[in-house]
Amino acid sequence: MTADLFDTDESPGESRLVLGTGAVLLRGFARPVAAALHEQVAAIVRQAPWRHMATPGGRRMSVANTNCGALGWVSDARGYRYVPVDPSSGEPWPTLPAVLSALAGDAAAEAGFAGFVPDACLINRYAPGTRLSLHQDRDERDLHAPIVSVSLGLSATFLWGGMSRGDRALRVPLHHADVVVWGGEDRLRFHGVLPVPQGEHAEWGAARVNLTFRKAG
Ligand code: MD3
Ligand code: FE
Repeated sequence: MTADLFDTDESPGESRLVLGTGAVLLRGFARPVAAALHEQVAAIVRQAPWRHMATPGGRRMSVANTNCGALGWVSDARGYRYVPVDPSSGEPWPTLPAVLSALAGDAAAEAGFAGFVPDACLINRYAPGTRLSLHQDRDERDLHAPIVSVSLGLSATFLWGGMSRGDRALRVPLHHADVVVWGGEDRLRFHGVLPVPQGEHAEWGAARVNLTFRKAG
């Protein structure tokens, strides 16, 4: 793995990096819609504010989150699941804005998953110092559908592991506007995020925000 393959930080262009048979990193893919994403996330957060959910074990998640779309991912003492109503407000989650669903569909198609229609968008916010420990995503009904992830704001190092928790993880830097599509054989890999370094992003401030689009129902 050469550093320059990953070093498109200062280049406004896009590039594509194949991480596995079902996983593709599309560097800068969200750049054309980055300002619209910022506006839409702000509107979603006005309706469904950031919160720190409880883990099933009773701890407060350090990552703050919210959702939009027909289904939203929640965690509480009863476990992890997708629900149509925001438990904080009793209202349905904000609708998935067209600019977000189009971005997810376009990225999936670019990675070979034509016809991806997400029904859930989990929005994670990492303050500097916040990490996400290694886990698998298996709360979705159809594990054949891909997941599309959009990184915004501060850069972070993504951990891309294997099929077992103890497998060595590859470290992949993710920057503002990078999009990753995970499907096929790579869908159930363990993954996580190293503590986000201190910093200040021009649009997003001292935060990394990640959108994950899924077919959850
Ligand atoms: C690889 N979020 O919300 S997105 C999560 O940056 C989550 O907020 C991280 O892991 C974040 O569950 C990583 C990238 C991602 C999402 C799902 C995957 C990578 C994945 C599923 C399988 C393999
Ligand atoms: Fe995950």
